[in-house]
Amino acid sequence: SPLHPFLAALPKCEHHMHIEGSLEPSLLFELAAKNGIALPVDKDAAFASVESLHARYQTFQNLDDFLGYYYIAMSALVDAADFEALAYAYFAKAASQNVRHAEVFFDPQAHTSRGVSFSTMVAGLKAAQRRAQAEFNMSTELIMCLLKHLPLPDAMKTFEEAKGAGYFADGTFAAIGMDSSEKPFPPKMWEELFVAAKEAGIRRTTHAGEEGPADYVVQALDVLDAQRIDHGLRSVEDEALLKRLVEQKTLLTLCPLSNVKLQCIGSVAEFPLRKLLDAGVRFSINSDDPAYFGGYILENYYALQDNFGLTIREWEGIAQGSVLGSWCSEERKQELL
Ligand code: ES4
Ligand code: ZN
Repeated sequence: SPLHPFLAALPKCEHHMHIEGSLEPSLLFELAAKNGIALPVDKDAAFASVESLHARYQTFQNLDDFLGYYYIAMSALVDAADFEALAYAYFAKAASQNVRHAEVFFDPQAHTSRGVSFSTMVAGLKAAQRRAQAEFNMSTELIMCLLKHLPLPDAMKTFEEAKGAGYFADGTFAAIGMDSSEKPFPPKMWEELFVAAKEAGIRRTTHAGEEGPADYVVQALDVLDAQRIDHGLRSVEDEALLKRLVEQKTLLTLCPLSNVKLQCIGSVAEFPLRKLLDAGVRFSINSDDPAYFGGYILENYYALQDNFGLTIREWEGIAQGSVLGSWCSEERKQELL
């Protein structure tokens, strides 16, 4: 498309990127060797080499098929320098694609359960954030995600630990989110966590409507009072919900290449972009797990452009909505607009 150079140069915000999902096979093998972590090549021959793992990542059956690889790969992250290397590699790549503001998810329970402390993760991620600000003039935020496949008390304990350490009060974490396996774990299960976060004045988002139905998005709004919805793809199945998202200006953080790779949709052409645009829903376009899904943010923008041929005016509207939906200071918003 003749708009590719325009899209590459367009200042972008990214709101839906799991930092552990930016662990490329090459860095995974490097960190596993450094840390003496054995990958389970006896159980899955895909772990034999960078090439075979990369080949395995070409298609996934569904969300859980992907998550199996995601949780094994991140076990190579051990010390603060590992988290710094991971996050810095992502920030550098995002800066090269003109991302000016990035809000990054991370999954502390997937690390504390292996004996990696909060302070180790935070030290490494913060070091990378300082470098992104200094070297790329990129603003960044961290969103602490809790895992849906673990019990509520586990999420509560992790939330209380982060809150007790002052990570929300001091701005280390901008918000909470929820991710991992979706269908067996409807949003209403997490009411206690979201009530506690709201009472503490903490921003809230959750994955919903990726594999799960539109009703999970409704639950996220009704029961959790989520201020954003990550994916929310299946919201298009509920006209009343679409109207509500428009009225409330709720940001959907969409990830088209992810949806294709996890077989939520058959191809990018099936992505309901026109429906969301025409309804006037506020959304951003994001990479989700770029090391696994075949592209960073710009490849997601290109895929939509190649399938839907948006106008420059439409892209400028998307870019503006993604600034307005960002969790940065009002001052930073003005700079980004
Ligand atoms: C995820 Cl694509 C996706 N969905 C839900 N949870 C996740 N964690 C990392 N990537
Ligand atoms: Zn995600």
